Amino acid sequence: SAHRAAAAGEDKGGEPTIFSKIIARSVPATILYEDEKCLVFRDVAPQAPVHFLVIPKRPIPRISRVGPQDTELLGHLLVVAARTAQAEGLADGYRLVINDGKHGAQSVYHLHVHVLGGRQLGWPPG
Ligand code: DGP
Repeated sequence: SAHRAAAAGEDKGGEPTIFSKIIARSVPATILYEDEKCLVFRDVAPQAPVHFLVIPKRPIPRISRVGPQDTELLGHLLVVAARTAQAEGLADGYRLVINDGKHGAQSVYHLHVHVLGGRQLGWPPG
């Protein structure tokens, strides 16, 4: 069921996620940047002093599902991530993360780039 899939953080096969509602402004978020292709907003459960997400407006479910037609969009997400990190004052560095699927601990199946910074991060991640 959809409930079981959501609880397990499984790919629900293109079903709209909470991020579609954030794009539509039917769920509130602290939005840092927006253009015709993407939206940037703060993570509701920050794992660092600065933690925001960069998402495409087109709901690609996960990074393992992208194709050559997505090349320009994916590049745009990274450029926006770097520009927003600079605007957020992350001059000492930061980390980009894309979680994919079960082993990647993905919980929302709308592609998103995490940007984390504002403290010394450890390596490797858990
Ligand atoms: P991931 O595990 O990579 O799928 O991360 C999903 C992230 O999305 C997680 O860090 C928490 C964040 N998140 C989930 N629901 C919401 C929400 O409703 N609003 C905001 N701002 N962030 C959310």
